[in-house]
Amino acid sequence: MTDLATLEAEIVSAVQASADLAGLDAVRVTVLGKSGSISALLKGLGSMGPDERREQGPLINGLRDRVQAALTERKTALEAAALDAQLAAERLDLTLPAPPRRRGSVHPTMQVMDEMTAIFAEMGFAVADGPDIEDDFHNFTALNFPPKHPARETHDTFFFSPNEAGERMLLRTHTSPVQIRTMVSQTPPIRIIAPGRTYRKDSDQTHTPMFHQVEGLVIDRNIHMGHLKWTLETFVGRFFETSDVVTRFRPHHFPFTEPSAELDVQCDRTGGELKVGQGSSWLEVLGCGMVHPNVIKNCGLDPDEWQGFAFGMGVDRLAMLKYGVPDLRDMFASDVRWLAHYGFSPFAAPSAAGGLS
Ligand code: 2U9
Repeated sequence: MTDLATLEAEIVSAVQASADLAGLDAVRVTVLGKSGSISALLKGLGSMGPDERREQGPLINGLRDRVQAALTERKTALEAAALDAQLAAERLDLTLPAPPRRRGSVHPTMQVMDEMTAIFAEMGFAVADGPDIEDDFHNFTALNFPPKHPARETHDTFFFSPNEAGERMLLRTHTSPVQIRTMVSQTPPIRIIAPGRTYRKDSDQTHTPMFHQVEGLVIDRNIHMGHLKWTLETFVGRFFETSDVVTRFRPHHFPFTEPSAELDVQCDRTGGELKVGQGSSWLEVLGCGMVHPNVIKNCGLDPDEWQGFAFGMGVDRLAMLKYGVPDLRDMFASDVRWLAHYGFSPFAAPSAAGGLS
């Protein structure tokens, strides 16, 4: 009896002294495990006579129940303490201000590309795209470039090594192959713009080997210069966000359009700032023209039935002019301080309804 009381006191103090769940389990095994002290007492009941068992049985079972209860109570307390410790370690003070972080911004080229897309989308143009790596047919031949045209020279175009058949793939020098692919695969009427990267072997103060273009194409019946003029004048007015833009169409030459022109807008450049819609200077904005009948034929269409107009503009240059970026090299330097200054909020994407810049 006295032994059982002593044993219980020892076990309960070991239980209460257990500092963690592993220690408590070790105590449980020494007491209630297969060869535990209480398990041994319980086993001993089998070899007792009936009178002794009747007396010892309730005492030993009572001891086991109280020890079990002490183990459960301690386990609950240790688990609660462990959870409290974990929660304390993982505590976040949500009232603290967020650490300062550099925010991403939209590059002026991409901003202007989105602005152009929003304006033409509102006029009913769809966006088309195509591969950066092109073949000779889509980049030159279909566009009515004569076999000896200087643009086909290796000092103007990035060519890949020839394949087994002797054909050289190239990096597209304009996005015009996208329009060729659209004319070949779709039935007119066609009204698309093709924004994207283009490549030319040009590298100086005003040229980079990779630059961005937005080109456009309309093919339908009875299309004439009047459609071209209205579309492009409407575009420049919206792009420069002024209702009184004055334009001038200067005759030009491109192999793929006839007649061809360059479109200038009147501007004021005094004080180093560009103001469109006033002044005595002219700013070249884009090239354009009526699609050459040969190009229409090369795409499998009858030029007596289908006519169209096309245009093309350099996005990087227009972004610099519109947003006052002084140096072309900075446009491609990936300097985060420059981007923080000249970049645009990604949450203010240009749209016809929401405004451009
Ligand atoms: C097809 C038919 C005609 C696209 C055109 C221009 C005029 C043009 C330049 C502007 C500045 C390129 O980035 S730049 O150097 N582009 O002046 N582009 S018409 O004419 C096409 C295209 C596709 C089937």
